Amino acid sequence: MILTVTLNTAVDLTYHVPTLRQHTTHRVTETQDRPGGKGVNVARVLARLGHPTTVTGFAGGPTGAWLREALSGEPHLKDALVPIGGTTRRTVAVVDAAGGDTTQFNEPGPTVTAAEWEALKKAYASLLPGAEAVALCGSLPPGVPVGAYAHLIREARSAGVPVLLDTSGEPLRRGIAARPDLVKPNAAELADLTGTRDPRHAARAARRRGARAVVASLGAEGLLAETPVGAWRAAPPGPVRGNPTGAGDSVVAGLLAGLAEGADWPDRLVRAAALSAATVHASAAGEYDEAAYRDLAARITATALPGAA
Ligand code: TA6
Repeated sequence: MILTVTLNTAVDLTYHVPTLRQHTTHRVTETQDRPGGKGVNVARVLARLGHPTTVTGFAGGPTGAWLREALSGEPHLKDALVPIGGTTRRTVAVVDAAGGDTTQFNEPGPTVTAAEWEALKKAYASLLPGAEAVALCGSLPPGVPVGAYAHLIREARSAGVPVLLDTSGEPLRRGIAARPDLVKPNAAELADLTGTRDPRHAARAARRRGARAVVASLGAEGLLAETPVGAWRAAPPGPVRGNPTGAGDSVVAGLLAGLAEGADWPDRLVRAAALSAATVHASAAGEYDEAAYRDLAARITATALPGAA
C-alpha cells in the first residue's frame, strides 16, 4: 500500500458564487464538502486509480468524525488516522464563476499535544513496513514540532521506504535537509526556499540542499522535474480553467501511482500533469474528472531538458 500522512486534515468546503466582490453579501449557487488536507486528497485520488492507500494523520471532534465517515465509503482506502482531543479544521474555497478564480481560506488547525504527536509517531512506525512509498503532505497544526517531517523522513529512509514531501516554509526547509526522495514545491515555495525565481536553478538548488529529486508545479506552465537521471517538463496542451484546489495533490498522486507501477520519469510526469489538469476541471476540491484525465494523459508529452541535472 501507499501511505499518506496529513498532520493537518480538514473538511474542505467549496462555495460557488456568480461574482466575488468585497463588502457584498454573496448568494452561494453551489456548495460542496469534501474530506481534505493535502495527504487525504492524494489518498482519495490514488484509491480511485485503484491503488490500495492508507491515510494517517490526526482527526478529532465533529469535523474529524465527519471526515472519517466520508472516507469510509472509499474503496481501496484504509483509515489509520490518530484521534485527538482537538477539532479538525475547515477550509473554505470560494470559486468566482465570472472571474474563474478561486480564493482559499485555511484555518490553522487544532493544537496537538505532545502525547498525540508521540501516538502518531508510533502509528507511523507500525505502518511503514507495509508501505511501498510514503507521502508527507501539508501544513503542521499548532503543537507539532517544526522538525516533524524531518523526523518522519529519517524514519522512512531507515525503513527503506521511498518518501515524498509536499509542504512549505520551515517544515520544507528542515525536511529537505533530511534527504527525502522527492519534494513537490510550487513556484512560490521553491523561490522562498532557494531565493531564486528561475524554476530550474531553484530546483537544482533544492537538490543540492538534500532532495534526491524535485518536481515543481508551475501553474499553467505545468511541471518541471529535476532528477538524478535527467530533467523534463510536461504541461497541459492549453489553458485549464476551473477550481485548482487540490491540483497539486493530484500531482503527488500521479507521481506516486507512476512510482508504484514502475513507470519511468517521463511517464510519471505525464500522469501527474494530466491528473492535475483533470482536477482543475472538476468543480469540487480535490476531485478529478476521469474522462478529462484519460484524454489529457493521451495528449500530454514530457520533454527532456538539456544539461545534466
Ligand atoms: O491542496 C488543497 C488542500 O489540500 C485543501 O484540500 C486544503 O485542505 C488545504 O490544501 C490544506 O493545505 P495546508 O497547506 O493548509 O495544509
